[in-house]
This record gives sequence, structure tokens and C-alpha cells, in this order.
Amino acid sequence: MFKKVQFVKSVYNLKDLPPPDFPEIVFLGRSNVGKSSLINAFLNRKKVAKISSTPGFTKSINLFLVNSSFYLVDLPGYGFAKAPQKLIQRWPSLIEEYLTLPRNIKVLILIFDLRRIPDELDLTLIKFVNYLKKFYIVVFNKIDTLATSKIETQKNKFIETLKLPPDLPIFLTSCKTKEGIKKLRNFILSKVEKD
Ligand SMILES: Nc1nc2c(ncn2[C@@H]2O[C@H](COP(=O)(O)OP(=O)(O)OP(=O)(O)O)[C@@H](O)[C@H]2O)c(=O)[nH]1
Ligand SMILES: [Mg+2]
Repeated sequence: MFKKVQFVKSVYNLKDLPPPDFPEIVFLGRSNVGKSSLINAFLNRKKVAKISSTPGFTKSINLFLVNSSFYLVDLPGYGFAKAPQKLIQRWPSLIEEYLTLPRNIKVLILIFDLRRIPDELDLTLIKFVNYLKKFYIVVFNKIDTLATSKIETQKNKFIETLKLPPDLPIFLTSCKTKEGIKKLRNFILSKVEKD
């Protein structure tokens, strides 16, 4: 599918980021929603981004260069109370600062676990990305864990609670069954290839 996928580096300090030479596709969301899994599903590879059932697994910003033309950026999760205090404090600032840097972020992907009930922290995220004025899309992941009727109900609950705009691109995905992945991939690629 993709000829070349290179792991570039894990970044703990923003000064270690590679120069913004390529467009970036950013995977953002709370711990355990499936950010790293979605990167693997997008690439149709099993073990490019490391995944774990332990929330708070990804602790650095991980960059993957695809076909020498764009970066996939795997961000650390946030909002997981059991992580060591020091890391909790560090993740949001690392994420926030990265997102406010003058980089070439083409698509910001906000990922949610569709089983969950949206809360204050999710609202804060929406407010933050609105403030950033970057192009973003929403992915509701883990749809395989819900009955078909429940998927629609949960989706609407998120849309209402987070006051998501009607023209926002929304995708329903499962990294397990791969449902919705192709659609998401094609959409992302269309945005990267635009210029
Ligand atoms: N059933 C199901 N499980 C999933 C899906 N996507 C991810 N998972 C599981 O959810 C857990 C977390 O996945 P990760 O991809 O590591 O999640 P993450 O958002 O990168 O997590 P952090 O790096 O800790 O922030 C793993 O056990 C995955 O196998 C999905 O679509 N369906
Ligand atoms: Mg991860």
C-alpha cells in the first residue's frame, strides 16, 4: 500500500522535532482511544506505531515519514489519572506547544472512543482546536464494541455534547475489523495531496 514507511524519531522536547519539511497528519486524543492503532490501520501494517492496552502508553511525539512525502504524528494520550504525576503535567504542555508551533499541520484528527460519555475534558479539547483554527476532523473509534443501534446514539451524543459543527467530517472506525479505515485513509490522502 505505502512503499516506504520510516520511523523518524521519538520526541520528548520540542527542540528535537525535525524541521517542518513535510505536511503533517496528527493523531490526537485521550489515552487509550486508539491513536497508535489508527496509525497502523492507516498504513495497513501491524507494528509501526506501538500500541498497548495500558493507557498512557505513548509518552513522546512519534513521527513516521510515509513515502518521503508526509508525516504521521502519533501524540501521547492525555487525561489518564493513573499516570505518574510528572508525566500528566508534561503531556498536555508537550501536546499544546507542538500544536501551536508554526508547522505544516494539514489534518488534525481528533479521536474519541465511541463507548465513552463525552465530558468536560473533551469539551476543552474542542475549544482548544477551535482556538488553533486548524483544519480538523473527528474519528469515533472502536465501533466494533457497540451494537449498530448504539453507534448512532453514541455518535449523536458526542455531536450534541461537544456542539460539533454540521459540516465537520466525521468518521466511524474500528481498528479491529478495519471498518471505516479505507474511507478515512482516502479522505486524509486527498487532503495531503492537494498541494
Ligand atoms: N476493540 C477495539 N479495540 C481497539 C481499537 N483500537 C484500539 N484498540 C485497543 O485499545 C487499546 C489502546 O490502543 P492504542 O492504539 O495503544 O491507543 P492510544 O490512543 O495510542 O493510547 P496511548 O498511547 O496510551 O494514548 C489497545 O488495547 C488496542 O488494541 C478498536 O477499534 N477496537
Ligand atoms: Mg499511543
